[in-house]
Amino acid sequence: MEVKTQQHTSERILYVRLPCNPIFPIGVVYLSDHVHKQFPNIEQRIFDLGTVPPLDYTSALDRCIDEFKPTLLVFSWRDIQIYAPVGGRGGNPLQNAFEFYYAKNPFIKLRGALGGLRIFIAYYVELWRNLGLVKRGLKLAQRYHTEARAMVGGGAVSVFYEQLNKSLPNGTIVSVGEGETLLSKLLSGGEFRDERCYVVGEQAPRNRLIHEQPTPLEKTACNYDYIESIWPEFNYYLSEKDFYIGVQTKRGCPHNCCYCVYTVVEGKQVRINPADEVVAEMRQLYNRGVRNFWFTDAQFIPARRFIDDAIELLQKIVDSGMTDINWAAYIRADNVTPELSDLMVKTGMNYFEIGITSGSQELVRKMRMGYNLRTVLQNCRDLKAAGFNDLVSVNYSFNVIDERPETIRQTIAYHRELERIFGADKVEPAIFFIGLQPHTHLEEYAFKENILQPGYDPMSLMPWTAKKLLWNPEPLGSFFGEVCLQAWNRNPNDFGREVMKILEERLGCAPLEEALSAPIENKQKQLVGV
Ligand code: B12
Ligand code: SF4
Repeated sequence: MEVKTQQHTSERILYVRLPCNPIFPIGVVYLSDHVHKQFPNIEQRIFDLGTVPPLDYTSALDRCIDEFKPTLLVFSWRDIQIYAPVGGRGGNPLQNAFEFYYAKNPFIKLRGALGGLRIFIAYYVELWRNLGLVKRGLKLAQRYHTEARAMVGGGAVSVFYEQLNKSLPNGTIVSVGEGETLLSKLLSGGEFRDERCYVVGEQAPRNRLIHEQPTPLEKTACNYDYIESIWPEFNYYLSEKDFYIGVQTKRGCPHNCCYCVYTVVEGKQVRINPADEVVAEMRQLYNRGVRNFWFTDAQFIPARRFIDDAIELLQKIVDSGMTDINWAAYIRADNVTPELSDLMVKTGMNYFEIGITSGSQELVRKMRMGYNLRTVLQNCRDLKAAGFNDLVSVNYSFNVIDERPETIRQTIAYHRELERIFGADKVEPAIFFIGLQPHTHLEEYAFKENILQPGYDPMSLMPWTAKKLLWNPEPLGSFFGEVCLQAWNRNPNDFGREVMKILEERLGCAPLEEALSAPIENKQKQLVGV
């Protein structure tokens, strides 16, 4: 045991956040904080490629490894997916895909094809570049320490861990979901393979690995004095005042929404971080000038039984005297009470996202989302009455399951009601097309309906696969394709609102009551039955 302890306290851990838009790298911050609390003598360094210009990626990584000489490289890979409804890294991928798949005008189709090709190339270049950075970093580290190892984890790895098996160097530890206990076990020299991970070249990932429960962990406030000391570029995110700095208040989501993988990445069991610890963490950031926080929870109020926890946290923020902050989060608006509304406004919530996906109660039920749309409306009214006067983003994904003209009319009615509550300029309809993700009910449904075959590659961007993953099936697929193209054409800067307008022009608007009532029927097709 003694030998093992000695061996592992001599580890030098380099956390490399792989290239990514500059979103605060809260994942590696928490991992290094956790390791420091468990093994205070281990030397660590954070290196964030999100703050490095693309041409300098390799030279900056080389320099960092030459200087720090790590024995363990912890690569954190945040995102791979590109179907954003807004401008992505290589243009607007959704627009290009829709132009290519649905445009009738051959020139627009060609423009879509060329744009799509550019994104296709950028996507694979990015993928290979990140894999190349892992290989390069490991090789270089092994020049200084032959036994140096690499681990990869993070949001993108959690979703695509099975596919990455083929492309990473042998011996790489691939981690799914939170990595704290995996790192603890690895560093204490014990068996770590019972955590949600596998080792490339040793064994194939266990079947249903992602569905295993994460090991429970009591989270304490991150020690930012320490983080500052191991992360030379920490100030990058503090100097620009408009960054929303991530703070996690809980992990897990108990719901079952058909397209969502968060609930398996984080697990269904909700684990609340003690409110005092969350506030203590925010206070450290606050003292460094941070005023904008993003509560990075899968859902800030995952279910009614967590309302009291949210109240406790917000009340403690009020008591802390941090009165000039703003915060944002994903909020299940069906769990907002008048008391919570009041606290949300008091503590400076100035943006939130509601992922209802459809304004038709019937479809919301079929997608297994567990929302009562009537309750959501009532709670939004309470929030407005409490003085909320900022932006709400409402996520809609048309055509997920059983969409019909009447359900579209219901969604329009629902959205118009939200506009009446908050003001049309305050409600942003964010039109997403569901990117089908592995390990979701929607994937099961696609297998069952023969839309996809088991063994398909969810990371593929080949047009024939991408069209299926960019979930927009016929018979309504071409209709939505055309509506979206028209919206980009008419008002590219306000795409979501324009889509709603065109849909209303073409199909009309249902009475609100129709949207809110869902007749019970037992159709084979609905996901509730998968
Ligand atoms: C909050 C969130 C956001 C917020 C972030 C706000 C902020 N300021 O931080 C917002 C809304 C802005 C956002 C945006 C986007 N997001 Co987002 N987001 C999330 C969410 C819900 C939580 C991420 C988070 O911070 N968690 C808390 C921290 C502590 O966890 P973590 O970073 O994952 O790190 C932990 C583990 O991953 C692990 N770990 C991390 N690295 C490593 C490395 C090793 C070696 C090990 C062992 C472990 C490990 O340990 C860490 C500590 O426990 C995740 C889904 C989820 N539930 O995880 C999606 C997620 C990360 N987002 C995703 C995507 C795609 C995006 C967008 C690109 C969407 C889009 N198409 O527009 C945009 C990016 C926008 C941009 N500007 O580029 C994907 C990424 C995977 C993918 N599909 O490619 C995820 C996983 C959702 C999903 N299932 O698709 N997002
Ligand atoms: S969509 Fe939201 S509420 Fe539904 S399972 Fe995912 S995180 Fe939970």
